[in-house]
Amino acid sequence: MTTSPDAADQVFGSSVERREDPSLLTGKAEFTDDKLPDAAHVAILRSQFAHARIESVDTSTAAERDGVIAVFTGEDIEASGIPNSIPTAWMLPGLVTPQYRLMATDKVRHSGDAIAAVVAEDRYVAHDALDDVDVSYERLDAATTPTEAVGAEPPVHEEAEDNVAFDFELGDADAVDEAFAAADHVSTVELEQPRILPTPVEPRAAAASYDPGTDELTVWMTSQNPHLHRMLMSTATLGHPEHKLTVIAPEVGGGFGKKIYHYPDEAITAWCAKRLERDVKWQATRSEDYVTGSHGRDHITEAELAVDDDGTVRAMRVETHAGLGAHLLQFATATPSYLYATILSSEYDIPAIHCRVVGVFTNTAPVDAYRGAGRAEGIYVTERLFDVAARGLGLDPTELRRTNLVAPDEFPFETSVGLVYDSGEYERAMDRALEIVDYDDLRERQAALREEGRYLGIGVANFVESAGLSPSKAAGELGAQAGGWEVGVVRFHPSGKIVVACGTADQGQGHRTTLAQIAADELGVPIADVEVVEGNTDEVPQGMGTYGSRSAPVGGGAVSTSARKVVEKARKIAAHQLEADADDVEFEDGEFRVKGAAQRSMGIADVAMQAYLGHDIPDEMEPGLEATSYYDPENFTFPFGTHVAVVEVEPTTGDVEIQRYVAVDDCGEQINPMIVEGQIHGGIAQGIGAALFEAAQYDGSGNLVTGSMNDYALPRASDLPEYETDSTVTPSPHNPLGVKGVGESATIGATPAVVNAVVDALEPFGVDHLDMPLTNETIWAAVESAGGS
Ligand code: MCN
Repeated sequence: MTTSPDAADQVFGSSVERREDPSLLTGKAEFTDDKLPDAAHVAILRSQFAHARIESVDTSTAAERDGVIAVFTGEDIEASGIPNSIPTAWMLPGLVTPQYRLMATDKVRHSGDAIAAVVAEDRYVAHDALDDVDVSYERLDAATTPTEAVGAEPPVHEEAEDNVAFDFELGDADAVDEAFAAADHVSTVELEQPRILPTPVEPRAAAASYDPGTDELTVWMTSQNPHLHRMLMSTATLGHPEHKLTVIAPEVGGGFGKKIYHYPDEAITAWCAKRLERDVKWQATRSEDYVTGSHGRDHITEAELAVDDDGTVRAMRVETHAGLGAHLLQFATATPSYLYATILSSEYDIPAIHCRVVGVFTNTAPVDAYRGAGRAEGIYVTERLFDVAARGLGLDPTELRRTNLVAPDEFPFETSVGLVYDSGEYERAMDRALEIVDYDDLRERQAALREEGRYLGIGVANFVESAGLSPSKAAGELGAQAGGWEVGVVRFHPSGKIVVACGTADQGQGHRTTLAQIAADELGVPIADVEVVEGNTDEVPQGMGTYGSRSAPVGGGAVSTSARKVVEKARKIAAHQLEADADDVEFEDGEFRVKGAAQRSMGIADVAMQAYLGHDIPDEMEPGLEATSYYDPENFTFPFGTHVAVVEVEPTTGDVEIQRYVAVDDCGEQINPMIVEGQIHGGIAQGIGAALFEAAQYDGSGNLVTGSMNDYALPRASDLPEYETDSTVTPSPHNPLGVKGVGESATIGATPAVVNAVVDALEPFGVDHLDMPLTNETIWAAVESAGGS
């Protein structure tokens, strides 16, 4: 059930309708490419090869084409004297950080590297003129997978010996060795997590306008974090003064991680606007976005679990080669290292874990965070390993899990890989999921169907997610070059209407609804009186943006903290006017009342007017009613849950039918249960996509052969089941609202649940692991090599 946005009763926790939807559904919402309709167009020439030396670039023919305004190369950019270096935002010990220039000058390292930019009056002319740019290359061998690339010659970057960017270790290797030596069993799995192509509805785009009179540069772009883009354009790529640079993310059509990063293309667009002193815009085609934008995952892993006869897990050992692509984007190093290794404990008490990750440069598009970033990869390893181990021990997979769950009275729980989980009732969520799916009955049905030659599979996956990276100091100690805080401003107008400004940046999550719910609830005002502003560096003082499921716990924490500050100031003004002590003034439902004298009261909107008149406020108090908070939580929040997939596999064709999908999620207090449910639905779809359909494929020369939506298999609505969702509520003590993030949870849970289900179905064929995506061909080949159906 949804409620009207005008409802004045408590709105936190209600399924308020999304205020974003009317303009999105009627086509009135404005996206980046709607901006600057009269701008000139930028088209960017991409490398023809994955690895080559550039011998020469001749732009003269292109420059002569009718309608072409200018053609620029990397030499022009270099000569302009800008910093010209896309940075990484997380330093690891020994990390190699080769310069990532906006356009290649000497060498191209993957087939998306930019070589030249054409600016033309018209988008089609700009693209046609790219064919006129004559580049002469000396081709080099390309390496595309993280294991093949180790030691491949010639290296992607001269600076990175053997193509290794970092060699990261976490955990106590000696303790793990001892535990393995003492354990009754060791289970092993080798697995690959292929590259995913994040596919938001809107490919990346930028529009830029420069005023030479004031030196003001305005960039509209598809961004998940406009303030970080402004800061990086100022300090690392363009060198444009930060106070004369405005970055605006208008409506953003999905991101899934891809729009966090500062890529060359948006900076090239802004550079062209400055250089030509005219408005320009760039819009990636889908294929261009696939070949240049960040990819996800790309792990090759060996993992082992040491378990005793009774199912007690003693230790875990993981070694992963993580493909980084040709260049380091901002979180490329954090995602496969800390975000991955620290989550391997999942919901379990595993006394010793050791993880080694070798981060490897390859001649491919950069790899970075994609929905679930690092946590999805880590939980996948653990949840596959638990299934493999359970089978080896002859245990039901749910029993092995149950034996090792962290119990409710163990929180805060410190894992052997350094996280301190805030709160959890893991067994409750797992039991709920098993009850909904009727697990025992399903196992009986599975046995009966096998007699008939039908193959039902039941896959269970538990997960924990670390959501809302924080606190800033701890992140800084581990190498982060950005904070974990968020800004929330709550500003009353004199009339009592409110503007909330937050440094998060929506791409579809519904922040304008949920942040308004938080403020309306704290201030006791109708939600219709609250406007939310995001995604504009001029209107929001600072911000870290939206990723890592941080907007509810961290952005929401900032907004509620500011709202509470506003209430405290308003209480003092009300007390002054009601001639009472502030301690004797209660606040409820937007009204200040003197305790024991209910008729002496004042509404918060009236207090706002008094605050701005400033005639009758306490001495020493400044007029006005607003507050700004830089909220820096003490820790991550840790949402969790259990997902169960029930599939039937047809061994002669490899068809997988998902018959049921049950998800029980716990994201603490829910601000808006309808939005939470939407997040779970979208997350499951992406998790299923990874399990059954999606994999970016490069050929041996480094061409992206899945470079369009004709070739890259995304799940369609008809491929997805009805979802049966439920939730438990375990509040987080780590923020004022008790909320935990939810944006990535379901992607993390869905992939192992579906893979576990398919592998479970194929048990009679002796299949104990299959690598994703589980296409018909993969399944059919596994069944055939086991002797057929
Ligand atoms: N929410 C809530 N109660 C909670 C937790 C969250 O009502 N206890 C609401 C929030 O207020 C917000 C939404 O659920 O409206 C998601 O909140 P949160 O978990 O904080 O995640 P973020 O808003 O920070 O979004 C980031 C997350 C990530 S990392 C990816 S990737 C992702 C995702 O969200 N990309 C998305 N969901 C997406 N949804 C859409 N439509 N498009 C994307 O690109």
